[in-house]
Amino acid sequence: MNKKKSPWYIFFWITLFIIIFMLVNASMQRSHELDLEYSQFKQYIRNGNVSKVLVSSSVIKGQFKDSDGILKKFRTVPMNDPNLIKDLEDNKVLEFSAIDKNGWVGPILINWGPIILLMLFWLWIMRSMTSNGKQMMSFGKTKVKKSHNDDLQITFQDVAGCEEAKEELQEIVEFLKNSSKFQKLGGRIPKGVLLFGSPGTGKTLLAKAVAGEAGVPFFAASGSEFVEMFVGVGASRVRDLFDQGRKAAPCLLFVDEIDAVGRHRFAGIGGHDEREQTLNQLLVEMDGFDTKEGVILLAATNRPDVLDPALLRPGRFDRQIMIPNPDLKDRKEILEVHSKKVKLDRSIDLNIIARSTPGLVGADLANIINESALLAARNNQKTINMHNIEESIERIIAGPQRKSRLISNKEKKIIAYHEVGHAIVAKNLPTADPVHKISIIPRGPALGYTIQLPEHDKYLTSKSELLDKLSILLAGRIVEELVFSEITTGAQNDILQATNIATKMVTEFGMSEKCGTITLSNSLNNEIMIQKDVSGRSEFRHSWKTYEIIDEEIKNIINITKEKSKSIITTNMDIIKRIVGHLLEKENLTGEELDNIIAGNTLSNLKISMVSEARTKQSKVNNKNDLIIMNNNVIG
Ligand code: NHX
Ligand code: ZN
Repeated sequence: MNKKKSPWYIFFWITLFIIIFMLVNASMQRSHELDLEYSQFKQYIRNGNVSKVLVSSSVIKGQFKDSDGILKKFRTVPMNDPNLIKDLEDNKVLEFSAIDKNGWVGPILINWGPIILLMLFWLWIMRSMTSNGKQMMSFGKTKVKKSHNDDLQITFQDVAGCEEAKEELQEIVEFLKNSSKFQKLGGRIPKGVLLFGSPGTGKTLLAKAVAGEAGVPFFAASGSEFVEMFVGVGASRVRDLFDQGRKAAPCLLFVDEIDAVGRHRFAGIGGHDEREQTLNQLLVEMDGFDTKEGVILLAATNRPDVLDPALLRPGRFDRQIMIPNPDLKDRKEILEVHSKKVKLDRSIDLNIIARSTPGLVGADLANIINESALLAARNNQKTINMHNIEESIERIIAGPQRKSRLISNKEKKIIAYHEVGHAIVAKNLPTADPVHKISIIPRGPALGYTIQLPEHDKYLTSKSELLDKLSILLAGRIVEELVFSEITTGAQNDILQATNIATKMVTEFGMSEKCGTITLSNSLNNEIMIQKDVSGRSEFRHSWKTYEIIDEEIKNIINITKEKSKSIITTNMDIIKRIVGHLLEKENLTGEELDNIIAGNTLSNLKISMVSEARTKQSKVNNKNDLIIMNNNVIG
């Protein structure tokens, strides 16, 4: 709404200004004028004090000399006085006139001004309301963006990774390309396809590519645009989207972030009238249109679990395609696509970058390449080198570096010991991912951090891997305790992560013998499509006894892993001190540098390998079946 540009707005203010000016002017004048009785006025005339008179129908104004001889202005109310003119002439008032200088505008303005002003104001409000209304309506039309030609040129070849999703979508492409072939056979093409996956995995790009492959128009809207206005506007926008789709058939409609509209209707108290209306309109439209028309609705969300079940029923979004996070191969392909736009140094191996970025999605990788280019430009480099890439990766996974933070030597020492604790325990546990880097330069929320990188993509995590991870997480706190005989608040994030893992092991992974192979809570509910009961609840209810056992088991797991961590740390205290010395000096240590420092001490080196071997044997015996999904490489 650009109120400022509306001519009515300007007109209103100008009118108001003029009227105020006139009122002020009039009252100012009035205050200079002396109000005289008519008889007084006549008296002054007879005395020859009046020098100037102006007669109008409503007022007589003029100038007179008062008893002190000072010239003053006066005003008085005219009377029906036939002698006035004669008196004026007789007493030699040289300047007098009877012209009505006030004219007709003055009185009209004074009498009718407020009413006119009110009407203008009212008109203005009406005008602005209706013009907003019009804009709102036209928003509904303009917000649905028809694709540019550039977008239409996007094909599946521009989308790296997610091969399975592409395969599934190929069918939709075929249908859009020649719908008659499918109609002859009588097969039912899905009306709606729901793409779901983490943010940044490329759902929108994939949707564009479907349209591009099929060579049909592409209409995109975002779910959040449907709920931002007054009641009814969202619904009308939905109608508009489908109308446009029908006119342009065959075509592809795309609704991004559909969870904004399609949230479970019973979730929350009181509900949300507008959203519900919009959702109902969406359902009505989906039921109403026939795939024979050649219109297919694609929607994307990263929260499929919150969607209203009505949306997922047959005949609506009856096909759901998961867009997974990219694996190693996908990541390399994605990096290849993005690095075409920039100048990479020859030394750069995209495989290494792909391996250093587990768990990151396409948008993150694009971001890494872009940030690297910016860093390289800032250093006046001609090409992007591996250094730039490393820094960008760390920035994405751990946050920006905070070199300006001043930290006392005492605290630096604590930080260094804490991080080396994580690293040394990781080095001594067989299932741990290799340590990639230790740093005591603050980054993001952390004062120091240890990065471990997996060698391969992993989809399952074993129980021993989890236990080892717990030992590594708890190591920072333990070293603080052993070296300084004092603990700090710094380990809060480590403890939180450890508690989360241990809790899941007991309540979700069935890894506690006392609790048994039983699901006691289900945080996975939030990630996959499971419909909730009417109240939106999917909670487990336990007896107090069960809660007690759960807590006991969580604590038990923590204590066991803590003890293991402690024993590794005490046996390696000499090495730890040596590494801390190097770390305090260099502030960063790579995995390689760490290995060299450790290898320098042959005695402890032997100790390490012995511990590792023992652990390997043990883990082979113990845990083969306890496999679960986990991925987290930065210990902040
Ligand atoms: C504070 N920060 O808030 C200070 C400024 C123990 C040497 N009082 O465990 O930096 O104490 O191994 C994600 C990641 C809070 C979220 C890390 C939220 C850290 C990090 C607290 C190192 N490295 N702790 C660590 C640390 C701190 C914190 C986080 C987070 C320290 C420790 C933060
Ligand atoms: Zn830590």
